[in-house]
Amino acid sequence: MRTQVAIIGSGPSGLLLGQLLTEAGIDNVILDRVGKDYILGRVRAGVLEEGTVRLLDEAKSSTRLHAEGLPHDGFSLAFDGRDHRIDLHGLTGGKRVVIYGQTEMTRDLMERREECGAPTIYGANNVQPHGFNSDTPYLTYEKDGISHRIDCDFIAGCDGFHGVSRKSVPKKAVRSFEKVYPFGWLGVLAEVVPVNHELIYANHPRGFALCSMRSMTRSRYYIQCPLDEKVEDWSDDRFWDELRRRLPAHHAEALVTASSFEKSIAPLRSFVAEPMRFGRLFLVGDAAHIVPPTGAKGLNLAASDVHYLFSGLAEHYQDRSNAGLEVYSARALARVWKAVRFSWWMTTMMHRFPDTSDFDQKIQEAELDYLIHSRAASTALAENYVGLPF
Ligand code: FAS
Ligand code: PHB
Repeated sequence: MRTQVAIIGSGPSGLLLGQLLTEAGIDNVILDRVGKDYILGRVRAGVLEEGTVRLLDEAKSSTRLHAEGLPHDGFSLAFDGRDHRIDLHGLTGGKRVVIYGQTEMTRDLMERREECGAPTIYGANNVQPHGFNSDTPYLTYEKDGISHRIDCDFIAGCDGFHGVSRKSVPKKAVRSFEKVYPFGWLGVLAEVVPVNHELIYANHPRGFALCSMRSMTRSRYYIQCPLDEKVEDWSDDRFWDELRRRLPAHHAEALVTASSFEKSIAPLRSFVAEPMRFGRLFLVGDAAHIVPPTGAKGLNLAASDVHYLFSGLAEHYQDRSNAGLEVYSARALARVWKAVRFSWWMTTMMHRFPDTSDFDQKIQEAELDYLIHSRAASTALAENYVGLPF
C-alpha cells in the first residue's frame, strides 16, 4: 500500500489530523493497535478550547458538539469553605470553553472518517516506523498473522505517551523533561445532575477535588488520592463522602449522588520531548507531551499540534513549500511549554503535597485569595484556561 501521510494512532490527534487531511484531499491511513470500541471505552478529557472547536468545524465533525456541547463562561475556585467564580467570558473579552467529552469528540471524528471512506486499520500489531530520516519512509505492521508495509511521504506519530513513535527515535536524538506528581486523581462518572452549572476546582487540606460534567444529567467528579490507592478500595459511598468533605458546605449539601458507572485512577505527570520532528516523522499530542489534567490542556494541546502539522503538510502538497514543516516543532513546543507551565501552576496551587505543611496550605490559600481579588491575576488565569492563541 502507498499513501501520502501514514498516521499511527486513532485517538484525538490521529483522527483530527486524518480528517483535516482528508477534507484537504491529502491521502492518509490511520493505524491503531486496538479496536474502535476500546478507544471509545476510554474516559478522558471534557473541556474544549475554542481553537479545538474551530478545528472540529474545519474537519466537518462538529454537528453534535454544537448541538450537545455545553458552552461555559466561567468556573469556580473553592477554598477555605467558600467559592469564587472566575468570569472567563468577561476577563478574556468574550472567550469561553465548551464541555464535551473526548469520547464523543472521538466518536464524531470516527463517524466522519467512515462517511468519507478514509481507511483506518484497527488491530494493527507491531507497527514500526522505518526510514523516516530518508525521503522514502514507510511503516510495517502485522494483522491476522500477515506482515504488511505502507510506503508514505510522512509519518505522524499520534500514538500517545506509550506509543512506538517516540521510542523509535535514537535516545540521543530526544531530550526529555519530566515531573511526576506524588498523587493521582480518582475519577467517577455517574448519571446525576451536576452539583453546579459550571466546574468547581477545590483546594482543601484533605486534598484537591474537581466537580465537572458531560451533560446536565451526567456528572464527572475527581478527588486527589495517594498513588498507591486501589480503585477497588473505593466504594461509591466512600467516594461521595470524601468529595463532600472537600467542597464548601452549600455544595456538599446540594450534591446529588448515585451509583457510578465508571471509576478509575489516573497518575499525574508533566512530560515534554524535544524536538517533535525527526526527518519525516512528526510527534503529535501525547506522543510528545503530557500535562496533569488540572488545567484541562492535554486534549487541547493535541489539537494545536495537529493545527501546526496540518498547516505544514497542506503547504507541502498545495504550495510545494516545506516552510511550515520546518517550523512545526518550534511552533508546537512554544505553545506546549506555556500550557505545561499553566498546568503545573494550577496543580501546585490546588493540590496537597505529601510535604505540604500548615504554612504551605496558608500560602496556597493566600495565593487563591490574591487571585480572586486581583483582576490582573484572574485575567492571567482566564486567558490560559480558555487557551492561548494558536
Ligand atoms: P491518545 O493516547 O488518546 O491516543 C493514542 C492512540 O494511539 C491510542 O488509540 C492507542 O491505542 C494508539 N497506539 C498507542 N501505541 C500504539 C502502537 N504502538 N501502534 C499503534 N497504535 C498505538 N486531557 C484533558 O485535556 N483533560 C482531562 O481531563 C484529561 N484526562 C485524562 C485522563 C487519563 C486517564 C489520561 C490517560 C489522559 C487524560 N487527558 C486529559 C489527556 C488526554 O485527553 C490526551 O491529551 C489525549 O488523549 C491525547 O490524544 P492523543 O495524542 O491522540 O493520544
Ligand atoms: C473532565 O471533565 O474530565 C475535566 C474537566 C476539567 C479538567 C480536567 C478534567 O481540568
